[in-house]
Amino acid sequence: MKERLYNVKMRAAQGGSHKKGGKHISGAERIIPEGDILWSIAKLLDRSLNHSKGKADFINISLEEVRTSEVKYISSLPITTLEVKDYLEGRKGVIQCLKLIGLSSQKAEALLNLLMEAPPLRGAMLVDIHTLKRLEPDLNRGVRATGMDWAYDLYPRLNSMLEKEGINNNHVKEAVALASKVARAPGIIAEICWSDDPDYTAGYMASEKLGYIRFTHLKPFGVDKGGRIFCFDSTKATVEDCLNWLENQITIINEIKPYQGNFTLSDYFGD
Ligand code: WAQ
Ligand code: MG
Repeated sequence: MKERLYNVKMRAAQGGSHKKGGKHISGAERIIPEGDILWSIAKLLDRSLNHSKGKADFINISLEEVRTSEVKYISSLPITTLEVKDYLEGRKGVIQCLKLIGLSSQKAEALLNLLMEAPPLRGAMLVDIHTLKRLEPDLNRGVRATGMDWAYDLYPRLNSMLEKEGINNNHVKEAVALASKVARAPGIIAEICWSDDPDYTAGYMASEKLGYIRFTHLKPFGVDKGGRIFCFDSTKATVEDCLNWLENQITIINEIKPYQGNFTLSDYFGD
């Protein structure tokens, strides 16, 4: 019999809980077999207590059994790295990617501006590409994609693939798991993200069409405001179906797509 799977979630804040206005320090989740629960909780706890955003004084860890019959298995988005000299060049690259998937320059710039100007959120903005209106039910929180991970037996291969590229870190593994889920959500055409960790400047633009495009810089060093925007095409799906996929559907990556290489913007876009 297959081992039972559990969704383990951690969120940590400083200055009291998130609800009481504490500052968000760290959040992460895993989907793991029963035998790895203790080890996995220890790792998550260690992260919340030793984080570059500060030391957490509120830590919540929860555990829920996953009904394996309800899991959707997906492939990872293929990873490409675009090497840029600074975040300004990175953001230009994001605009070019959005244009490649069919958005006008004006729309692409407007979406990126929304992300740059957003307040700090625990979740992502969900924005209709036609009206540029935000669609999340809770605008102070944003929408959180949950219930995703790599299949636990894929980790050795994933680690060695990322190790070869010098990018075997939690940021990349968790972001690709999230982006691979989000890109398959009803109506989502693209996602843009950079970290809230002050010392992590890389970010990405992801879409079903282009895959997971990393930019070596997408925000200035030292900034602790991160951002995420899910670009939604309201002619393709309802907001309810999209939110349901993001928040309730468990997705596990059971197929790793090969790494696509490192390029400069002009190599990649051919200009
Ligand atoms: N669902 C929706 N939005 C989220 C979630 C989630 N589960 N988790 C975080 N966010 C939002 C929130 O606004 C954060 O401030 C922002 O995203 C950034 O979150 O090298 O580490 O977890 O390939 O800090 C990109 C990796 C790392 C680039 C991104 O994001 C690479 C990262 P963080
Ligand atoms: Mg972070």
